Amino acid sequence: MEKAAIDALLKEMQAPTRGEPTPRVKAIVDRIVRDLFYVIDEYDVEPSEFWSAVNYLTQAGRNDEYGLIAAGLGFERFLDVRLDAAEEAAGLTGGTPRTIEGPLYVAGAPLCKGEARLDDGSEEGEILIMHGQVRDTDGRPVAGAHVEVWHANTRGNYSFFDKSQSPFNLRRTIETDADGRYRFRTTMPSGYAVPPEGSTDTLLKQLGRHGHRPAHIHFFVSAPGFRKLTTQINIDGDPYLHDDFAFATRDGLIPAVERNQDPDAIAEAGLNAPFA
Ligand code: MBD
Ligand code: FE
Repeated sequence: MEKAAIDALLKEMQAPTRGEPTPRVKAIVDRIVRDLFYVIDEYDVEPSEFWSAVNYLTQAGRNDEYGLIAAGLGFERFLDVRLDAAEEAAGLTGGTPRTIEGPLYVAGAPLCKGEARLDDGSEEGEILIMHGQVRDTDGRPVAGAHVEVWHANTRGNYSFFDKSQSPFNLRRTIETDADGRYRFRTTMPSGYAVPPEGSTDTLLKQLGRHGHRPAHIHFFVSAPGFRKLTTQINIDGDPYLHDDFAFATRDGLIPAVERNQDPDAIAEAGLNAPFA
Protein backbone atom coordinates (compact mmCIF):
# COMPACT_ATOMS: atom_id res chain seq x y z
CA MET A 1 0.00 0.00 0.00
CA GLU A 2 0.98 3.63 -0.37
CA LYS A 3 2.01 5.16 2.96
CA ALA A 4 -0.41 8.00 2.14
CA ALA A 5 -3.28 5.48 1.99
CA ILE A 6 -2.31 4.09 5.40
CA ASP A 7 -2.10 7.61 6.81
CA ALA A 8 -5.54 8.44 5.35
CA LEU A 9 -7.00 5.32 6.98
CA LEU A 10 -5.44 6.25 10.32
CA LYS A 11 -6.91 9.72 10.01
CA GLU A 12 -10.39 8.27 9.42
CA MET A 13 -9.95 6.17 12.54
CA GLN A 14 -9.38 9.28 14.67
CA ALA A 15 -13.19 9.36 14.93
CA PRO A 16 -15.45 8.65 16.76
CA THR A 17 -14.21 10.52 19.81
CA ARG A 18 -15.38 10.73 23.39
CA GLY A 19 -14.07 13.49 25.64
CA GLU A 20 -10.58 14.91 25.77
CA PRO A 21 -7.63 12.61 25.08
CA THR A 22 -4.59 12.53 27.35
CA PRO A 23 -2.22 14.24 24.89
CA ARG A 24 1.00 12.35 25.65
CA VAL A 25 -0.68 8.94 25.70
CA LYS A 26 -2.54 9.70 22.51
CA ALA A 27 0.56 10.95 20.71
CA ILE A 28 2.62 7.90 21.68
CA VAL A 29 -0.10 5.32 21.00
CA ASP A 30 -0.94 6.91 17.65
CA ARG A 31 2.72 6.74 16.68
CA ILE A 32 3.13 3.10 17.74
CA VAL A 33 -0.04 2.06 15.87
CA ARG A 34 1.08 3.89 12.74
CA ASP A 35 4.51 2.24 12.83
CA LEU A 36 2.92 -1.19 13.33
CA PHE A 37 0.56 -0.61 10.40
CA TYR A 38 3.62 0.15 8.28
CA VAL A 39 5.35 -3.02 9.52
CA ILE A 40 2.30 -5.19 8.77
CA ASP A 41 2.18 -3.71 5.31
CA GLU A 42 5.90 -3.85 4.51
CA TYR A 43 6.27 -7.45 5.73
CA ASP A 44 2.91 -8.65 4.39
CA VAL A 45 1.98 -9.94 7.83
CA GLU A 46 -0.78 -12.56 7.47
CA PRO A 47 -3.77 -12.47 9.85
CA SER A 48 -2.62 -15.82 11.30
CA GLU A 49 0.81 -14.32 12.03
CA PHE A 50 -0.76 -11.26 13.61
CA TRP A 51 -2.95 -13.39 15.93
CA SER A 52 -0.05 -15.64 16.82
CA ALA A 53 1.83 -12.49 17.90
CA VAL A 54 -1.16 -11.43 20.04
CA ASN A 55 -1.24 -14.89 21.64
CA TYR A 56 2.52 -14.75 22.20
CA LEU A 57 2.12 -11.47 24.11
CA THR A 58 -0.78 -12.86 26.14
CA GLN A 59 1.37 -15.82 27.17
CA ALA A 60 4.42 -13.64 27.87
CA GLY A 61 2.25 -11.59 30.25
CA ARG A 62 0.95 -14.71 31.97
CA ASN A 63 4.56 -15.85 32.37
CA ASP A 64 5.53 -12.47 33.83
CA GLU A 65 8.28 -12.15 31.21
CA TYR A 66 7.77 -8.62 29.85
CA GLY A 67 10.60 -7.31 32.03
CA LEU A 68 12.92 -9.99 30.67
CA ILE A 69 11.92 -9.27 27.09
CA ALA A 70 12.54 -5.54 27.69
CA ALA A 71 16.05 -6.35 28.92
CA GLY A 72 16.74 -8.79 26.08
CA LEU A 73 15.60 -6.46 23.33
CA GLY A 74 17.85 -3.72 24.73
CA PHE A 75 15.11 -1.36 25.95
CA GLU A 76 16.58 -1.14 29.46
CA ARG A 77 20.02 -0.42 28.05
CA PHE A 78 18.58 2.26 25.78
CA LEU A 79 16.86 4.01 28.70
CA ASP A 80 20.26 4.08 30.47
CA VAL A 81 22.05 5.43 27.42
CA ARG A 82 19.53 8.29 27.32
CA LEU A 83 19.97 9.02 31.06
CA ASP A 84 23.77 9.04 30.59
CA ALA A 85 23.44 11.45 27.68
CA ALA A 86 21.09 13.77 29.59
CA GLU A 87 23.45 13.85 32.60
CA GLU A 88 26.47 14.43 30.37
CA ALA A 89 24.65 17.37 28.73
CA ALA A 90 23.85 18.78 32.18
CA GLY A 91 27.51 18.48 33.23
CA LEU A 92 26.70 15.75 35.79
CA THR A 93 29.67 13.46 35.20
CA GLY A 94 31.87 11.19 37.28
CA GLY A 95 31.18 8.50 39.83
CA THR A 96 30.39 4.83 39.42
CA PRO A 97 28.64 4.10 36.10
CA ARG A 98 24.99 3.15 36.16
CA THR A 99 23.64 0.03 34.60
CA ILE A 100 20.22 -1.55 34.36
CA GLU A 101 18.02 -2.63 37.27
CA GLY A 102 16.63 -5.74 35.59
CA PRO A 103 13.24 -7.22 36.45
CA LEU A 104 14.17 -9.10 39.65
CA TYR A 105 14.45 -6.45 42.39
CA VAL A 106 12.14 -6.84 45.39
CA ALA A 107 11.59 -3.94 47.82
CA GLY A 108 11.62 -4.38 51.60
CA ALA A 109 14.84 -6.33 52.24
CA PRO A 110 16.06 -6.34 55.87
CA LEU A 111 18.02 -3.22 56.86
CA CYS A 112 21.47 -3.79 58.38
CA LYS A 113 23.91 -1.23 59.78
CA GLY A 114 27.37 -1.16 58.21
CA GLU A 115 27.59 -4.84 57.36
CA ALA A 116 25.45 -7.82 56.47
CA ARG A 117 25.44 -11.47 55.63
CA LEU A 118 23.23 -11.90 52.57
CA ASP A 119 22.91 -15.68 52.31
CA ASP A 120 20.77 -17.77 54.67
CA GLY A 121 23.45 -20.45 55.00
CA SER A 122 21.46 -23.08 53.09
CA GLU A 123 23.79 -23.34 50.09
CA GLU A 124 27.34 -24.61 49.82
CA GLY A 125 29.29 -22.22 47.65
CA GLU A 126 32.29 -19.98 47.38
CA ILE A 127 32.20 -17.33 50.11
CA LEU A 128 32.30 -13.84 48.65
CA ILE A 129 33.21 -10.79 50.72
CA MET A 130 32.79 -7.31 49.30
CA HIS A 131 33.36 -3.97 50.92
CA GLY A 132 33.38 -0.41 49.75
CA GLN A 133 32.76 3.21 50.51
CA VAL A 134 29.98 5.45 49.25
CA ARG A 135 31.43 8.81 48.23
CA ASP A 136 29.97 11.89 46.59
CA THR A 137 31.41 13.12 43.30
CA ASP A 138 33.90 15.25 45.23
CA GLY A 139 35.18 12.13 46.98
CA ARG A 140 33.63 12.85 50.37
CA PRO A 141 32.25 9.80 52.24
CA VAL A 142 28.48 9.62 52.57
CA ALA A 143 27.43 8.28 55.98
CA GLY A 144 23.96 6.76 56.35
CA ALA A 145 23.58 5.97 52.65
CA HIS A 146 21.45 2.94 51.80
CA VAL A 147 23.19 0.27 49.72
CA GLU A 148 20.57 -2.18 48.52
CA VAL A 149 22.16 -5.42 47.30
CA TRP A 150 20.53 -8.34 45.51
CA HIS A 151 21.82 -11.26 43.49
CA ALA A 152 21.22 -14.83 42.35
CA ASN A 153 22.20 -18.04 44.13
CA THR A 154 24.68 -20.64 42.85
CA ARG A 155 22.08 -21.83 40.33
CA GLY A 156 21.45 -18.34 38.96
CA ASN A 157 18.04 -18.01 40.66
CA TYR A 158 16.65 -15.11 42.71
CA SER A 159 14.62 -15.39 45.94
CA PHE A 160 10.86 -14.70 45.51
CA PHE A 161 11.03 -15.69 41.83
CA ASP A 162 12.53 -19.02 42.96
CA LYS A 163 10.08 -20.26 45.61
CA SER A 164 12.58 -22.81 46.94
CA GLN A 165 14.63 -19.99 48.55
CA SER A 166 13.80 -18.28 51.83
CA PRO A 167 12.25 -14.79 51.52
CA PHE A 168 14.91 -12.10 51.02
CA ASN A 169 17.70 -14.66 50.67
CA LEU A 170 20.60 -12.80 48.99
CA ARG A 171 18.85 -9.45 49.43
CA ARG A 172 19.77 -6.82 52.04
CA THR A 173 19.82 -3.07 52.57
CA ILE A 174 23.06 -1.96 54.22
CA GLU A 175 23.33 1.48 55.79
CA THR A 176 26.83 2.95 55.45
CA ASP A 177 28.72 3.69 58.69
CA ALA A 178 30.14 7.05 59.82
CA ASP A 179 32.93 6.69 57.18
CA GLY A 180 30.46 5.86 54.42
CA ARG A 181 31.61 2.24 54.45
CA TYR A 182 29.67 -0.98 53.95
CA ARG A 183 30.69 -4.62 53.76
CA PHE A 184 28.94 -7.90 53.24
CA ARG A 185 29.48 -11.62 53.11
CA THR A 186 27.52 -13.78 50.71
CA THR A 187 27.73 -16.80 48.41
CA MET A 188 29.24 -16.30 44.96
CA PRO A 189 26.36 -16.08 42.44
CA SER A 190 26.16 -17.94 39.15
CA GLY A 191 25.10 -16.31 35.92
CA TYR A 192 21.42 -15.97 35.14
CA ALA A 193 19.65 -17.65 32.24
CA VAL A 194 16.11 -16.88 31.06
CA PRO A 195 13.60 -19.67 31.85
CA PRO A 196 14.14 -22.49 29.31
CA GLU A 197 11.34 -22.71 26.70
CA GLY A 198 9.71 -19.58 28.17
CA SER A 199 8.51 -16.59 26.16
CA THR A 200 11.86 -14.77 26.23
CA ASP A 201 13.81 -17.92 25.36
CA THR A 202 11.46 -18.66 22.45
CA LEU A 203 11.89 -15.15 21.07
CA LEU A 204 15.67 -14.98 21.55
CA LYS A 205 16.12 -18.34 19.80
CA GLN A 206 14.25 -17.01 16.79
CA LEU A 207 16.62 -14.04 16.81
CA GLY A 208 19.60 -16.41 16.87
CA ARG A 209 20.47 -15.28 20.40
CA HIS A 210 21.03 -16.80 23.85
CA GLY A 211 19.49 -15.63 27.13
CA HIS A 212 22.51 -15.71 29.46
CA ARG A 213 23.94 -13.07 31.76
CA PRO A 214 27.35 -13.20 33.44
CA ALA A 215 27.41 -13.65 37.24
CA HIS A 216 26.59 -10.25 38.72
CA ILE A 217 25.46 -8.40 41.84
CA HIS A 218 22.89 -5.57 41.74
CA PHE A 219 23.00 -2.34 43.73
CA PHE A 220 20.83 0.66 44.45
CA VAL A 221 22.72 3.39 46.30
CA SER A 222 20.67 6.23 47.74
CA ALA A 223 21.01 9.03 50.27
CA PRO A 224 18.99 12.18 50.98
CA GLY A 225 20.00 15.01 48.65
CA PHE A 226 21.64 12.70 46.10
CA ARG A 227 20.52 11.12 42.84
CA LYS A 228 19.92 7.40 43.25
CA LEU A 229 22.47 5.14 41.57
CA THR A 230 21.31 1.88 39.98
CA THR A 231 24.24 -0.35 39.13
CA GLN A 232 25.77 -3.83 39.17
CA ILE A 233 29.15 -5.50 39.34
CA ASN A 234 30.07 -8.39 37.08
CA ILE A 235 32.28 -11.24 38.19
CA ASP A 236 35.52 -11.20 36.21
CA GLY A 237 36.29 -14.38 34.25
CA ASP A 238 32.66 -15.31 33.56
CA PRO A 239 32.30 -16.63 29.98
CA TYR A 240 29.34 -14.28 29.38
CA LEU A 241 31.15 -11.20 30.76
CA HIS A 242 31.11 -9.45 27.37
CA ASP A 243 28.24 -11.47 25.92
CA ASP A 244 25.37 -10.41 28.18
CA PHE A 245 21.87 -10.87 26.72
CA ALA A 246 20.78 -7.72 28.62
CA PHE A 247 23.74 -5.53 27.50
CA ALA A 248 24.54 -4.43 31.09
CA THR A 249 28.32 -4.97 31.35
CA ARG A 250 30.18 -1.66 31.60
CA ASP A 251 33.82 -0.67 31.93
CA GLY A 252 34.36 0.22 35.55
CA LEU A 253 31.91 -2.41 36.81
CA ILE A 254 34.24 -5.44 36.69
CA PRO A 255 36.18 -5.27 39.96
CA ALA A 256 39.16 -7.56 40.53
CA VAL A 257 38.17 -10.72 42.41
CA GLU A 258 40.82 -11.88 44.84
CA ARG A 259 40.67 -15.64 45.54
CA ASN A 260 41.77 -16.55 49.06
CA GLN A 261 42.06 -20.10 50.42
CA ASP A 262 42.88 -18.96 53.94
CA PRO A 263 39.95 -19.54 56.34
CA ASP A 264 41.48 -17.03 58.77
CA ALA A 265 40.95 -14.31 56.19
CA ILE A 266 37.23 -15.06 56.32
CA ALA A 267 37.22 -15.12 60.12
CA GLU A 268 39.11 -11.83 60.16
CA ALA A 269 36.58 -10.31 57.82
CA GLY A 270 33.95 -11.27 60.41
CA LEU A 271 30.39 -11.61 59.14
CA ASN A 272 30.17 -15.25 60.22
CA ALA A 273 26.78 -15.01 61.87
CA PRO A 274 24.00 -16.78 59.90
CA PHE A 275 21.96 -13.58 59.75
CA ALA A 276 23.69 -10.24 60.18
C1 MBD B 1 18.67 -10.61 35.58
O1 MBD B 1 19.19 -11.14 36.71
C2 MBD B 1 18.99 -9.36 35.28
O2 MBD B 1 19.82 -8.74 36.12
C3 MBD B 1 18.51 -8.76 34.12
C4 MBD B 1 18.94 -7.40 33.77
C5 MBD B 1 17.68 -9.43 33.30
C6 MBD B 1 17.33 -10.70 33.61
C7 MBD B 1 17.81 -11.29 34.75
FE1 FE C 1 20.25 -9.87 37.84
